[in-house]
Amino acid sequence: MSLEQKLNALTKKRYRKSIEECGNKEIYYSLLELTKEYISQKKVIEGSKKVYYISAEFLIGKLLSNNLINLGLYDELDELLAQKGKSLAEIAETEPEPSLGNGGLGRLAACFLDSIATLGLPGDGIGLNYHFGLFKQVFQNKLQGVRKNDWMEKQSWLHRTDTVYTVEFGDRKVTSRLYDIDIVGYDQGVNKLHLFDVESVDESIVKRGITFDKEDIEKNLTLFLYPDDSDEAGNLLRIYQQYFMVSNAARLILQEMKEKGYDLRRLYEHAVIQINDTHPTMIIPELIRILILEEDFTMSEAIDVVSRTCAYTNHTILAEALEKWPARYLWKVVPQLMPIIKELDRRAALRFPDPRVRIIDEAGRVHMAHLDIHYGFSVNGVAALHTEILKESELNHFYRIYPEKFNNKTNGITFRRWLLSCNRKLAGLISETIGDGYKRNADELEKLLAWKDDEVFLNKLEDVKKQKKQELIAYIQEKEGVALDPDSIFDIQIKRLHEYKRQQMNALYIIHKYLEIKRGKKPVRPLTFIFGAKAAPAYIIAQDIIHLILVLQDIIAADPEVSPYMRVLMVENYNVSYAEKLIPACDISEQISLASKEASGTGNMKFMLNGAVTLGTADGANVEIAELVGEENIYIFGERSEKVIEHYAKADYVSRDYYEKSPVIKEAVDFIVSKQALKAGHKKNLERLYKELLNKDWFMTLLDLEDYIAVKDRMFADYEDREKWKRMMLVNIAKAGFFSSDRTIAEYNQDIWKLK
Ligand code: 26Q
Repeated sequence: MSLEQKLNALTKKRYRKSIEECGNKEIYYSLLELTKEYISQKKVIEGSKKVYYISAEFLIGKLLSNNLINLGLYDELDELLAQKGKSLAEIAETEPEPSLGNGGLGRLAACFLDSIATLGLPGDGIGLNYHFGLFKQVFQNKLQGVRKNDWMEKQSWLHRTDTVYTVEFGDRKVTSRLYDIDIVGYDQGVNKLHLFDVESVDESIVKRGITFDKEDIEKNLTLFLYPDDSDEAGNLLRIYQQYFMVSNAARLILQEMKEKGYDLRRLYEHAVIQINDTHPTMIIPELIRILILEEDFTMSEAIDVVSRTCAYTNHTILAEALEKWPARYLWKVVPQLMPIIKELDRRAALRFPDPRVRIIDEAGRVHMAHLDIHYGFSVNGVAALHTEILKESELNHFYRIYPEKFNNKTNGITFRRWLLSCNRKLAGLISETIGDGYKRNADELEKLLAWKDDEVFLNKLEDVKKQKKQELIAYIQEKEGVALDPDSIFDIQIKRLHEYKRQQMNALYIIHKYLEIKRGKKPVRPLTFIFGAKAAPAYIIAQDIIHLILVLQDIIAADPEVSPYMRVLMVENYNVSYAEKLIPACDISEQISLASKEASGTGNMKFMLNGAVTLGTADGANVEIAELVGEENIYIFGERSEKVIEHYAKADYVSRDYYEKSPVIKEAVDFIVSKQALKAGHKKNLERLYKELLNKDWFMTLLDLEDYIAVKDRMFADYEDREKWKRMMLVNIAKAGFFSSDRTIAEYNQDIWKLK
């Protein structure tokens, strides 16, 4: 049967309608069934050693388009549906986006699963099936409001399996069930994403917004991703979730090993467990516990085998993001692990008396990262600079003990989603220019450099950008009710809201520009500033920054003197699907974190791949982007990381000094509490943010503000040199190959996993 006949048969069976008569959602469900059938015919990727990527987050995005691309069915279906007056893109749009991650770390895990399968490596993800996932963001009254994100549908990519385990906590027992999602590689076989759920989950306990009884663990365990951790009950729930995840993971891994007939005493020859940040750390004591209790291992034998199986990835150097649990919490939730953790601490302390490397500190807090480093065989950072900082400062005491464990794996992104799927126009142009080879081997993008001075090609590149801007404008008009100018420069900052990422610095630039225009200094070309960001519900200053941006959005839109020259838009509920629309339309990629604070960033890579030029600090993977494209194809500004680290060490940064010394800074900061701003916004939020910037500014916004303004203005001026700009676009695309997650995964495999 042809693809068309199959699809027709499906719509007939399901809806008694032909394809033409079906609505988009009906076609979506039919395609879901059809795609699952094709996937079921693919071989399962096998081998004598397998990686288990354990992560509290998998931000997988919508799956239909990507699965069709990886199965090689997209183009045929696209054409077939077009002939029937349907649009595959519009059909794919009706799929709800799984809400299983916060941001970078979760999206990285999803890119990795795609690349593991694409490289034909045996490797499964293991995580949790959060029913409402990360909250849905709404704006009310220029403030962030939160709603539950009800993303699950009856018919979906999830397969309910018969795998059921009992998970025991200190004070209760629950039953888990495994749900699987197939991960199909690009022209390759299939791996799995295993998501565990609790059988007794009860969605009806969620009241207004995202409030629910935090103590009703049986019912709430898999409802939300990282529920509020500002109080004890929230933190305990997080520990219940983490143990639930790793207890199930340990059962599943050991069961698979036994089914394949492997000797658990050689577990490390057949399995490698990659621990994604510290969230799954309890897998280490849990495996040790099971091997001792159920498999007759001695403590030393169990420690040895588990340590040779587990590897840890660090994603942050922010001290406040490193998990340290009061031992009291662990005694309550997982008392069975505490004797093991204490013994692991005792043994480590015996070998290394330095109190700074203790797992359990004098205050009785359990340092999860320390457990991973002592009892895992590999510790990796996620960009060159990040790994250097880990080695030289944050984890230096550990690096001195275990230099051989430390290694760098610069992050990457899957080009299937971030080019082939989200920017088919650009992918098409690249294919007709250098062939299809880059789809398998991303380094081939460098061939584009031969077209560096080719006017015809550069104009085509510009046309693609224009078209993607038009598509975004249409979407934003419908979704946000805002009209954007297609001839303006699109300057975009999309990422979680955090002070270290410095959305507030971007906002201060916008204030500066607004005041300049009011004084009659108009930009040559209109400017469009787009933001997308969710703030953790308990992170007050982050909410205030969102408020400021929404206030600016309104003030500028309502000002007829300024609005023809600049617009600000913060899109609501920024997520993976929104990113797929924003990134291809971007001219300027904002990557402006305080140097040393952004471990890597991965949005920066997605933007460059789509022909945006980076405006960034020398932080995370920006440093590697700059090395690849050369300083003439990127705009780097701000204090370097060594200086920033020095400021922290000496505690000599005083934001008020910068404010008082610079009239430009003073004017921009003062605007936050000006009559005009207070009229458009809320006094409480704006004053709090103003005071924070003046009295604390922990992430040194004012340190880099003047340089930021100067470099950003130079960038806008350079945009008018169209030849130069188009060449920069081309160089950025051509040099993006290094950031394919296929390269990252090949390195993980070569240096850490060593799968055959
Ligand atoms: C920890 C304790 C208690 C509650 C929550 C957490 C928590 C939750 C999520 C800590 C960290 C995260 C997520 C971190 C994250 O997304 N990090 C990003 O990882 C990306 C992939 O490596 C990098 O590119 C980014 O630079 C990094 O910020």
